[in-house]
Amino acid sequence: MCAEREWHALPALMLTAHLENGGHTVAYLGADVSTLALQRAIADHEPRVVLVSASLSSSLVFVRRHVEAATASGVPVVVGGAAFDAAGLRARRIGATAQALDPTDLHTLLAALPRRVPAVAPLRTEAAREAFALQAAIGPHSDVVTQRVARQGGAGTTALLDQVPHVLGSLAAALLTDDPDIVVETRAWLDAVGVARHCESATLAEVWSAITTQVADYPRARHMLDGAA
Ligand code: B12
Repeated sequence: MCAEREWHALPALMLTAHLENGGHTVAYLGADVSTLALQRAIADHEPRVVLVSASLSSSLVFVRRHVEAATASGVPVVVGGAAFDAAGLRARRIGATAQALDPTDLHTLLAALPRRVPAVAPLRTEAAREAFALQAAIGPHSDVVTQRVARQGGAGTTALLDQVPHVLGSLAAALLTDDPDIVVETRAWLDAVGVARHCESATLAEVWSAITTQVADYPRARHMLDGAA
């Protein structure tokens, strides 16, 4: 299944087909799976393992919610997808039991997984608090950034503004995983979107400036943004 608000469903579908071909029974929950839906599925199916796919860096805070829900029931969680780094840092920081890079890795990995795991400890660092607060307020923050940039009216404004929630979600993920590379990657990604959509560089600079102003109350987020500039 996918993380909440994650629509990239193909990897999870491929994973399902691969495991079923290998003789496993899989309950495919689909895209955009809420924590409540996962809790119900765990109660219904009593799974050996929960597999979570995330393609977006902005999904990592939601993946953490799934890790909390599954491990609270003692079920191990294996994560994978483009949102994760190959070295497994992000997966470890959000408390996943294991990470797999490819469906073919899974058979060996599943055999070695513990049958039950303890509930993950709450993340209580200041950076994690900022991450959860920022994630909860992404809608209003995105609206303010959008209005501020739209007032300038530079070429390509509309093409960029629909990406702001993903940028803020990625910033929350960087805080939660203490991985500034996520901000660097997101910055490069948005700049590339701007170039591909023929936005003026002044408009791009205005988007980054509005985002930086908007996160003034999140000192660690601000620090990460400054570091990636
Ligand atoms: C198709 C696609 C979409 C489609 C998805 C349609 C659908 N129903 O699936 C649509 C148009 C909806 C979409 C939307 C968006 N997308 Co998109 N999308 C893609 C694209 C082109 C392909 C994704 C895909 O299917 N890949 C094929 C799969 C099979 O490969 P894979 O993900 O690498 O998975 C393999 C492994 O990673 C592994 N694996 C994956 N998960 C798991 C889990 C476990 C447990 C295990 C063991 C293994 C495993 O196994 C898979 C098979 O080998 C990618 C770019 C790309 N080329 O990958 C961007 C991409 C993922 N999207 C991106 C973005 C930013 C977005 C949007 C935010 C854009 C926007 N603002 O509108 C939205 C977000 C929507 C949302 N809330 O989810 C970025 C993500 C950047 C980032 N670092 O976060 C990407 C990388 C493109 C880019 N470079 O800009 N997208």
